[in-house]
Amino acid sequence: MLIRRSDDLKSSDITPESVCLDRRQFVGTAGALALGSVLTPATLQALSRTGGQPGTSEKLTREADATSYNNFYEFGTDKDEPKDQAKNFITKPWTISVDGMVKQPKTFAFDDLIKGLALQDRVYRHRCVEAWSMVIPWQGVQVRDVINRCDPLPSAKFVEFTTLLDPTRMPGQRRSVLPWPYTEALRLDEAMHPLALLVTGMYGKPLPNQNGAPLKLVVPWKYGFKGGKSIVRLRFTDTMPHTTWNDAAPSEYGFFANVNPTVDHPRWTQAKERRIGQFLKIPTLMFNGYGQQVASLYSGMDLRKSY
Ligand SMILES: Nc1nc2c(c(=O)[nH]1)N[C@H]1C(S)=C(S)[C@@H](COP(=O)(O)O)O[C@H]1N2
Ligand SMILES: [Mo]
Repeated sequence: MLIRRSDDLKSSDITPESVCLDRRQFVGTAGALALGSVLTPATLQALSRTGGQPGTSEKLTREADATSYNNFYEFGTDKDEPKDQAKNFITKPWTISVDGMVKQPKTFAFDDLIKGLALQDRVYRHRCVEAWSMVIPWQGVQVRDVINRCDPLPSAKFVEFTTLLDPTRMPGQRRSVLPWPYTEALRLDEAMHPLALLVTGMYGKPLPNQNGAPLKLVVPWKYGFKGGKSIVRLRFTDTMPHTTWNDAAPSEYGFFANVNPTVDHPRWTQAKERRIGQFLKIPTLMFNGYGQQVASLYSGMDLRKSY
């Protein structure tokens, strides 16, 4: 076992120690691979296997699919456009500003924001609201570690993530297909959950531009649109922030956006999904299969109303 599948992790399991151990094990093999050889699908599949645990038969999505079938409207609205339109997007230098309800507003250089934080290797299911899905090996840091570095005030209840606004570098922003910049937000307790990541890489490589380089939010129990890409700002607040898709079409995209097979999108069912690379549709799982870890965040809420 090299990468523990996140769906085998209970939140109580995720101690800094076990995380470091996973990392060392990963570096042992994948680190050697990074020194000149290529990560083959078979190797990546082996990296994702934990042996005998439920759910581990799910195959990783081919890297070529995960990096060429993208939603990133800043670089085109067709799935195959971002990989071409983002090809020359420059992400160095990159800064992330932190403001709102924090002890002290700050601007971090990208490296400083994540420096010293435990790097995580996690294989997550990724479920788009459009009823397709993938299984992706991510590398990144826990959102909670970044939040702790930001020193939010105790009164902060939400954190908002903003994508870069720069129509000279993001051609899609020259058209008003969405209100720019793209923003997303989480309740602070959701953001502090150990499954929530800010990713910097996938498939053992730096995050490709089309997947949201250099920093993308990944919240595996929610629909993919919650995972804002190319993030430049974290803002802490005590009122629920507006979010891009919720503003664009509130009846189709809720603030919570928890994967829920019992709440249909107004134009299609969410009970099933097409796993990219597979022929037959498969059932969608409540909380995308992460209910054991995250359901308690929503106890007492009507998830049909708070979709
Ligand atoms: N800035 C920005 N972030 C975004 C999007 C976008 O268009 N712009 N699309 C979202 C949607 S709908 C999905 S499914 C995921 C896709 O991420 P992927 O290309 O890595 O699969 O990114 C999300 N984050
Ligand atoms: Mo999506």
